[in-house]
Amino acid sequence: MKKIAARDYGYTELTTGIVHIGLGAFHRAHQALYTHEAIAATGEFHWGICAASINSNPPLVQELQAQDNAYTVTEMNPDGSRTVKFATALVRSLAAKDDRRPLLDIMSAETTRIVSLTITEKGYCLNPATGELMVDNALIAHDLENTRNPKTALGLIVAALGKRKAKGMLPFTVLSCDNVPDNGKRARAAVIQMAEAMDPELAAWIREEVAFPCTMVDRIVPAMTEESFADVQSYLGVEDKGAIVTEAYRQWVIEDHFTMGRPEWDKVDGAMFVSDVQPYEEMKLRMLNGSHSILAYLGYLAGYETIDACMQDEQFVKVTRHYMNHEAAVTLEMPEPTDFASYAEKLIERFTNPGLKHRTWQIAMDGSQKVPQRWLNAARTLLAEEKAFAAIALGIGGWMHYVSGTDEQGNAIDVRDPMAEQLKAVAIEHQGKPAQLVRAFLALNAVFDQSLAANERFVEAVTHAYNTIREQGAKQAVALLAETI
Ligand code: CS2
Repeated sequence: MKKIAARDYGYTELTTGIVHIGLGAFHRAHQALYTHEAIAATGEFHWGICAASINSNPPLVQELQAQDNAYTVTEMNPDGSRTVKFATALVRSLAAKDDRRPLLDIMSAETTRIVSLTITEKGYCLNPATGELMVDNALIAHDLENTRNPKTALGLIVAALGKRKAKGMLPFTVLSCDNVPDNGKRARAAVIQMAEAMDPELAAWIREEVAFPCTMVDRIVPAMTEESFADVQSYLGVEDKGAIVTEAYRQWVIEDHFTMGRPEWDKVDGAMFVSDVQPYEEMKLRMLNGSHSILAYLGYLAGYETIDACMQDEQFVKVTRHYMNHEAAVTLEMPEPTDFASYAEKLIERFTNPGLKHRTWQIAMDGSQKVPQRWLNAARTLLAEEKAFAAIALGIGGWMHYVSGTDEQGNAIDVRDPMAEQLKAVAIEHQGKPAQLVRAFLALNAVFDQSLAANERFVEAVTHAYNTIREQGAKQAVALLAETI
């Protein structure tokens, strides 16, 4: 079988202008493809990407290297047709888990103008409820001791900026591309807090000189499976170990604040530069990601393996639509008139895409980091306005069942979450006592703040939702809610 290779089709003169941390499928399907197309539109060959994996040394890195870091992106249209794109913006891929030096070197190089991040919510090492840097986090503690050999993305950024400052170079721009509200501001806060603990002068320089634009990123990119690799291979007739299957839809809203320039990403469909990303980010987080999390926990418990399978259940669709229109959209403030109802319908269409096998288990991961920003701000607003929030409550009840670690058939759930052990311990301690269990979960400060935990209406709604799932099962709990809305 022929292997895919960039030298056959790709750019030959590309140099690295962007260093990316977090070489996952999302980066390759989103920013790297945007960059590839922006280079094609402008001929600016200095915007190639060096992408690194820092937490593991996945076989993917070697596999990508073996195919000149080129890969295909298969975009599945809702009507079942597909478009295949060839992406060659990656100049280099790095497995940097055990040796940070090559990564630090390239981050400190004169030619590097942007360091972008997809390190997931937990990569910012911030307390999800308060936004404070978790200094007691083992990785952060390590980095504060080992400033030249940091483990976290934050430590790497501080170290590379320190080198640049020492050499009198301009700082790169730090571009967060994670699903975190105010992602640029949070990245900034985390980096500055780290730097302050190491070198206050450097912290002051970062505060003055470094740009941390916020972004809203959107594209549904399911993790690849054996089936999806096999499907791509039979369609293309070429082996591609870096292949991605995603939806056709994509969006990227970026604050236009860069110290050393940036590619003209807005030459490509779906990308735009704005002065304030925050409202777009909130809309996407609450409407899309909030729905995703409801579907993930309730869908998983109901036995639905993927999001499109959930969407075959009319009651799930009804509750999702209700959540978007009556519990998420009503809490949003947009700078311009926004048609939330059509945005919601578009999301239902995207979730229904049969070409995307997006596992509920994948989205259920890291719930302790996702729940606060996806549901709780909306819940606070709805509580203050004395409005109902039954879908959010059902989502939280579903999350509590899910992280307890046993499904409705009594099988163990593989819960992936930085707080997994703590969550399981809560469940075991209060097993068989639902009211106490719900209160114990709500007392977890890193997820729910004190005012929510002390709000009796909130406690009552979540307890009711938890008990309905316990007594009737998740599928029926969704159906019962669908009857009332
Ligand atoms: C998902 C997101 O895994 C998850 O938590 O909700 O990855 C989602 O698919 C993207 O944000 C879509 O843009």
